Amino acid sequence: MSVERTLSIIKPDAVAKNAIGEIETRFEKAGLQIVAAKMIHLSQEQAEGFYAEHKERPFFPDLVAFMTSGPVVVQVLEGENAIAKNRDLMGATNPEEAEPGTIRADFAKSIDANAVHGSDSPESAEREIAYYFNDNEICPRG
Ligand code: RTP
Ligand code: MG
Repeated sequence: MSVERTLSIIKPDAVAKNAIGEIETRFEKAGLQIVAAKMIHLSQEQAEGFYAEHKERPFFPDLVAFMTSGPVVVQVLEGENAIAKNRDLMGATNPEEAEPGTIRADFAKSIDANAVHGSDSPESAEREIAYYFNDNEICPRG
């Protein structure tokens, strides 16, 4: 195991539900530190660029429409095994398949409005963190 960073997004549905604090608490209780964070309302271009890997998928237009429907919190989580740990805390993409006690089981309504995003590999994490943050906006606490 090693200390990793991962890109997390609290999606528009969870922000609209006023669940930012409860979700952050889950990350902190699991030993992940929030080392960068900001709230933004993504533009069409920002959302399309972020999800470019899904450009050819049938759900892409709905995904971009949803991600631009309201503000999101984008953040960097740091800790041991942060990428897999965050994915475990999030639960399955489809909340109907998410394990009880996961963020998506508890806060998500549908596969589109599924509360959170998390990087799925070290390569994605590096690209996704750089997509939203400059190096001087990341503040490890050591
Ligand atoms: P995320 O990227 O948001 O953390 O979610 P994920 O890895 O679990 O899922 P991914 O395959 O990367 O898909 C990105 C987002 O697209 C929506 N999606 N819809 N209708 C569908 O079949 C479908 N598949 C994916 C989800 O909102 C998913 O989070
Ligand atoms: Mg993904």
